[in-house]
Amino acid sequence: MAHATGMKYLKQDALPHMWCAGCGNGVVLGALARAFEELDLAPEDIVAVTGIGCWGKADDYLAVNALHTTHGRALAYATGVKASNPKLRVVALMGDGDGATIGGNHLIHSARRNMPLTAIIVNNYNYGMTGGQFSATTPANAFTSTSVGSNPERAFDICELARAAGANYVARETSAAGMKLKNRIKEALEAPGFSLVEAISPCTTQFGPKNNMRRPVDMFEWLKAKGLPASKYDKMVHPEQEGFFKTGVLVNRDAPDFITRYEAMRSRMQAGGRE
Ligand SMILES: Cc1ncc(C[n+]2csc(CCOP(=O)(O)OP(=O)(O)O)c2C)c(N)n1
Repeated sequence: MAHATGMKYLKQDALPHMWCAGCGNGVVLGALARAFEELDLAPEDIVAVTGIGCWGKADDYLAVNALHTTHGRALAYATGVKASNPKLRVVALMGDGDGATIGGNHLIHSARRNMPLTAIIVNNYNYGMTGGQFSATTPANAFTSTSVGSNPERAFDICELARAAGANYVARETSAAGMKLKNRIKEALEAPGFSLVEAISPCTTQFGPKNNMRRPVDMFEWLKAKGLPASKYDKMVHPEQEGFFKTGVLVNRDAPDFITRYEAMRSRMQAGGRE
């Protein structure tokens, strides 16, 4: 099979994109478009729901149905779309500020509900678009425009959060590994129930330069060094794990999703009641 380019799913006339040189968003967008192509999805059956932010602009470039919503609320809109037409393939594209900070509550409940959606969170460790403020995933002690003396808060682990809340499929890769990212996104799109792919990605304008990674390549090297396959990471003992993060498929289960449970409940009601 020829290599997928994903071109069919991209708006050629909107490219090149507006993201900064060295930003990983283009890699994630390419991985998403290739995943669509390899799964042979019809563009008209896909809905990309975005929040606000740099990654939230991804729908500008996708030649699929799109809903550009408000910061932190993409999953609420995505839930509505999926509930009203379960045949649609719904992907929610969010930054870490969007998906795990202002939108953290929606993330928890989408996972708890096991809503059959795919969330793709690009975690660049800060609020990229608005000036590099810290988010809930900014590492402790990191420097941002709102933690100039270093971040006194601890970071959320988005994948652990999704696992604990009940997501069926959870994976993490970096935008320094585009092929793996494409494979994870494909798996997520095929998984029943709520699926989440976290793409750790460089913010080469805000986060990198404030944290001793002045050149885009510095952040890519850092991602490559710090992201470890689960098999390697799990062999390390705390505090050796400090500063590293686990990549690969982290959760893969097939608990019944919300739509299946809802339809079963409805059939029981139609058949005459609770029993
Ligand atoms: C309700 C609301 N609060 C705040 C904002 C301002 N705002 C726009 S983008 C953004 C940060 C985006 O950060 P993130 O979601 O991490 O995405 P990134 O830009 O890093 O890709 C903020 C705070 C907004 N648009 N709406």
